[in-house]
Amino acid sequence: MTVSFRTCPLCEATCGLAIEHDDGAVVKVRADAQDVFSRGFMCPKGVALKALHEDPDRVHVPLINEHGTFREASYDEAFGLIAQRLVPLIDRHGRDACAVYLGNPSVHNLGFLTHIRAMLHALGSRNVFSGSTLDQYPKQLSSALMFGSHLSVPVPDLDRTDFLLMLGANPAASNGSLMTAPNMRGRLRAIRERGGKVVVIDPRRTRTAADADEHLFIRPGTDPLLLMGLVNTIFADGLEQPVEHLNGLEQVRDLSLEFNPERVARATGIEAQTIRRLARELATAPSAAVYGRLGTTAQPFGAVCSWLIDVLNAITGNLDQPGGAMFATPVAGAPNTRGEPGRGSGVAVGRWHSRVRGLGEIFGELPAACMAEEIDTPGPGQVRALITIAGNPARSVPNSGRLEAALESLELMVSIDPYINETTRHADVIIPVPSPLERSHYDVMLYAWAVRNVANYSPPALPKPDGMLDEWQIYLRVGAIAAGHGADADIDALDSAIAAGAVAKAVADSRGPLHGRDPDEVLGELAPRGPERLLDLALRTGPRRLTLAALEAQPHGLDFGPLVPRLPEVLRTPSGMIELAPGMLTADVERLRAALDAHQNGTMVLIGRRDLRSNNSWMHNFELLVSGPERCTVLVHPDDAERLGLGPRAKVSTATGSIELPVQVTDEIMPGVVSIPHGWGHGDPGTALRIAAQHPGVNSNVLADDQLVDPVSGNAVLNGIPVELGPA
Ligand SMILES: Nc1nc2c(c(=O)[nH]1)N[C@H]1C(S)=C(S)[C@@H](COP(=O)(O)OP(=O)(O)OC[C@H]3O[C@@H](n4cnc5c(=O)[nH]c(N)nc54)[C@H](O)[C@@H]3O)O[C@H]1N2
Ligand SMILES: Nc1nc2c(c(=O)[nH]1)N[C@H]1C(S)=C(S)[C@@H](COP(=O)(O)OP(=O)(O)OC[C@H]3O[C@@H](n4cnc5c(=O)[nH]c(N)nc54)[C@H](O)[C@@H]3O)O[C@H]1N2
Ligand code: SF4
Ligand SMILES: [Mo]
Repeated sequence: MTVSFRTCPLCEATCGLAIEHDDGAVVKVRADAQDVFSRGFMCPKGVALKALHEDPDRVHVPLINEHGTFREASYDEAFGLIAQRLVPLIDRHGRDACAVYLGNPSVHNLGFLTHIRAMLHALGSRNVFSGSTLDQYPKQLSSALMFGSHLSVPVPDLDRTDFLLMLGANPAASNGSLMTAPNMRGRLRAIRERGGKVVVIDPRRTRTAADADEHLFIRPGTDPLLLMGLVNTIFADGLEQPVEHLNGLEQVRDLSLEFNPERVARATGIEAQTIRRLARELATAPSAAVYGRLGTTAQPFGAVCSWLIDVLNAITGNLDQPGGAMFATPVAGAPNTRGEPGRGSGVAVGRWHSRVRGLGEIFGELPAACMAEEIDTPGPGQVRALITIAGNPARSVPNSGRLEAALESLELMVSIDPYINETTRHADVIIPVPSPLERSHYDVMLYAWAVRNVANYSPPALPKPDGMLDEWQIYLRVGAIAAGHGADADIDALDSAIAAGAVAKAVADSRGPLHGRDPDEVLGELAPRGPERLLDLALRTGPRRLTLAALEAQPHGLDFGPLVPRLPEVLRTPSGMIELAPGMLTADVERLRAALDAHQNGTMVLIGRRDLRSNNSWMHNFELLVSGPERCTVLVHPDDAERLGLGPRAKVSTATGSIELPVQVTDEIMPGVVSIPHGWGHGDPGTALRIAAQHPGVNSNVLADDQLVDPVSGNAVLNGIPVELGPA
């Protein structure tokens, strides 16, 4: 029996796992007690890596769709077909005619992070969509505007804070997000055990809320009003702390003046005196951090909400302080570790706009809420081909019914994915991917948001099947086709060209450790190929000048300790200052003012929820994760259930769609609010997920409106959707 140590790639917690295997077969997946970060913690999804690896429904060879049924094909045939259809399509209709959707698991995929840019560059399409505009771009936008880089997201210093104010996050189920920290429940418990306080703001009394010292219900979508009320109180009481390297303090104070606790109380549903008390506790705690997640980003004021959270961190003197909200120092580098310390070019967004609705570009992408209309609206620039990578937009985007219809109309659809699911069933070609245990792993992205500075590289635990391509090789193949090099281009040469380009940049960087070195000599020292070669270079040029070999020698990871203060060096704003009042965000306060007096008129609103044993729209194909009581239910407060005369099942409708599902009456949900998890609705014709089909649930995203976005970031509104509710 062999034991391979490996970081779990399924969520942001980055737990260390021990994979016990024998002669190529997985015997058991258990927690790695010696992992420097997770120290023996894991969740049931990690255990399911064995089931995922062994899943007979997983696709192992390329598939070609012929009149609605998939047949097995060779790579040559599959890529040949892509070349035959994609190249003329681009010639005829231009590069924007081929769109791309990049889904959530790509963030956890080393080969994606190192090689996808080459494919996207070769495609040259402005129609790049991803899960990030259904999720965290509002936070990355506010961070970019305030601190100069979209990776400079401050994270709560969980292990040292005395006071944690959490809005719209349920890490007891999600295991944390934009805050990489294995064992969230343990870390939250530790805050209370050392005499600190945890306060949760959520329209639902979640597991996280139930574990906290205090939980406050809030009307969905009104968090920015609450946050303004807190800012207002802190200034009114003179509790603000001096902050160095800061622009815009006066402006923020002025903007907050009209949002006193009395004015925001009615809209938020939180009493004025509670808001005042909370503000004072936050401002006077020895250390404190404010943290918000999906309930604060995938909502109508995502960007403003994300901004105000860090305004609070700053004016209470907790930004960049131990126990406050701090910046990680990722050892593989990030935009905030490269270039001139303390200053940069900031960010440019809105460099182009979506064709149909004119929504602005953000970080090289267009909002995923525009995807359907870009496909189904005729005219010059219409999207006619789509490549999905690790995404199931047929279940994840708002108004998914419209998107699914649009997928059917495409002239070409290619999916790089391990399953035939609700999205990929529409594809002409499916290119399979190795199982997580058959690929290497390093969290290039997530360590930028970790609550400790750690690093852990995992080689593949098991060899991939003979002849199977790695994902990065697939991207290079597709890129080569798009660039006109054909279906059988030499991808090793392309990989080497990418590495040579990266090394050329590194030796030209006058601040970097490789400045002036001979590029060939540097290349000769690096790992021989692929993602490892680029990771090795990133580590060598990163803040700790590590090598991949040094990391590989530490199978349980390297711990560089708690986060360290980084201001002003971390900044990459043009001014070299923290921009507390960026124009893009302050301009939206006008809209917030209008929300103060918006009446709900007794309509019910829908929010989402996550479950520990689920992962967005996938991982429902393992008995171990779907057994037990039905989880795709609508939570309704007893008063609402009675008033609406609900029986065991309810019909939930909006202008875009309607679903029926079991009712769960509970006072854990606030009156006037209902909650349904997203990502369900399995068993559609043509899908091949046998166990998921026996636990289908329903797809809540037929209810969400694709026309509703946060206008600043373009992020979809997935929480606080007005719905009609009645007995089924
Ligand atoms: N087990 C599991 N883990 C996951 C995932 C999964 O599907 N399953 N998904 C992963 C992904 S992709 C992400 S992005 C993260 C998300 O991580 P989290 O954001 O921690 O996860 P959610 O459970 O969506 O928590 C959002 C909370 O916001 C609340 N909420 C909704 N609307 C509002 C509002 O207007 N205001 C406030 N204050 N609260 C509101 C909801 O009730 C919910 O409790 O989780 C990741 N981890
Ligand atoms: N109503 C509502 N909608 C939501 C949300 C919500 O809270 N409420 N959450 C939103 C959020 S935060 C997110 S991140 C999105 C997520 O939505 P998506 O970005 O669509 O991602 P997933 O639903 O996780 O689907 C993952 C896909 O990747 C495939 N896959 C799994 N592993 C691999 C791999 O190693 N390689 C490749 N190539 N493919 C793989 C799976 O088979 C599946 O097709 O959903 C969003 N949609
Ligand atoms: S918490 Fe996340 S990283 Fe840890 S085992 Fe579960 S899914 Fe994997
Ligand atoms: Mo997400």
